[in-house]
Amino acid sequence: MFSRRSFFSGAGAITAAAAAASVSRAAMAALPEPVMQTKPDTMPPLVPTTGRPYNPVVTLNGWTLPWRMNNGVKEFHLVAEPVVREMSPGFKAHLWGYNGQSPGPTIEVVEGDRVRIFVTNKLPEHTTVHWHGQRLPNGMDGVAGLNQPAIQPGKTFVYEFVARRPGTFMYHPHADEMTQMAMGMMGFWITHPALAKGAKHPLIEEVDRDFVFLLNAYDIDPGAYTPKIMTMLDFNLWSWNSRVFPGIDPLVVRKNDKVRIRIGNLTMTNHPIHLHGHEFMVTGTDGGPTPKAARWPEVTTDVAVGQMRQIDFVAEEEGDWAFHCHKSHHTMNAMGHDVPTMIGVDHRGIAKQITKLIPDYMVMSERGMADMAEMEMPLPDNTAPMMTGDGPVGSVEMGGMFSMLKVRRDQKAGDYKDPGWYQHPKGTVAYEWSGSMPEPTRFQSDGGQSMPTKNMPMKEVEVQVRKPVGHTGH
Ligand SMILES: [Cu+2]
Repeated sequence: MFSRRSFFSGAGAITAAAAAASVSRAAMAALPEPVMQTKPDTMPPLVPTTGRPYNPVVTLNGWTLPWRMNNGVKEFHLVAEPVVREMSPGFKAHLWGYNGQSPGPTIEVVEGDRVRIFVTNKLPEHTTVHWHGQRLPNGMDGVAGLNQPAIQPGKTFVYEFVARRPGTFMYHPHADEMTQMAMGMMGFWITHPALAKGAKHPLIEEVDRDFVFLLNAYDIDPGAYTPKIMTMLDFNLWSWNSRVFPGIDPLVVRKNDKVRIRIGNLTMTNHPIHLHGHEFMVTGTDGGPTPKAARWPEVTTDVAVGQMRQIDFVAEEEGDWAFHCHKSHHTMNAMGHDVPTMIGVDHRGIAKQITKLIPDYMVMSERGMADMAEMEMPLPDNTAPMMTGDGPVGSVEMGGMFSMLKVRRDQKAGDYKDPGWYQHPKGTVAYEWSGSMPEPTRFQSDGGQSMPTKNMPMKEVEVQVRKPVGHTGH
């Protein structure tokens, strides 16, 4: 499938320059075996056994791509191909990705590493890879037609450059981009700082746990398997690493761990990412580490389209803390659309009439949408429930971009196993009031700021709040 001839014509002078006496031409010509991974589990960090040492990251519901050292060059092999991704238990999507998964595996290197990436195209159409955020030779930037010819189906191209600055990066196609990103083609890239033994980076603190995930979005009709690629804004599945809650693994840490979370956004809208129970600092952006004087504590950080954010905090508070996008329609799965607001509308009479015609007819959201979470509703096959997730004391009523930070005193260093639900110390959980209810005292004054209404006959006006049903422009 792959000849030495095509390898040399693809890599050109770069390969010749890297060829050294100790490496035979045959060894240089051999393509590194691609490593595949199809399970959606969060894989343990890949501790480097070759190359310079670093503290590896943990990819949420993902993995890091192994490499081989070839005469001092780190060689990776990415295979662009159709994949089946389990987005949550019982719900599979037919996507495009790399090496068996969407998103593709995380690539981890060290500042100053010379990196060679072989990209084989097994898609039915041409592709390229753009190394989002990197400093590199212009011809390695991966924009089809501008920097290189597109990689045709069945062909392999070679990218080679030095990872010049430490930070958080992404990779994705820059050929038929709308289709290929809507189909799930993307991945993470971490360049760890190069440090002399025992030295500390002035702006990149060492952490105990370093999590990474991409924000991505899909438009898959309930019951269908393949995303609609023409969708511009009206996506119905808001995912982290192509997983939706309850399919997203919790971020498990030990109490007082220094924790870093890196988030990249390859959706078509912004996501205010919110952590409960802790304040964090944005310690890095697309451009690298944030200067110390420019950091301030926050509990929510907005990750705009195409951006990366790195947040750091100390996990001081034990518990199961919600961690999610703060756009409430992004913590729901498909079917969130085109459901009219029915709160306060008593339509029992109508329902009875309709049930005569359509026996399965269901009245939705008369008291709010929470019923949707508990309802054992007949869903089409291969559909994630709209809001679900059983917590220890009821339904969490969430979907989409939602997970938990689980902080435990007795979690072992380097152990990422889910410890189960938090056992609250006695007297620290909100509880039902069982005493009497006094009549509320109403405030009688006209108020210092309002206009006097004394001799003005006022008509009482009640305002009905109506949520827009369309989803254009979020
Ligand atoms: Cu969001």
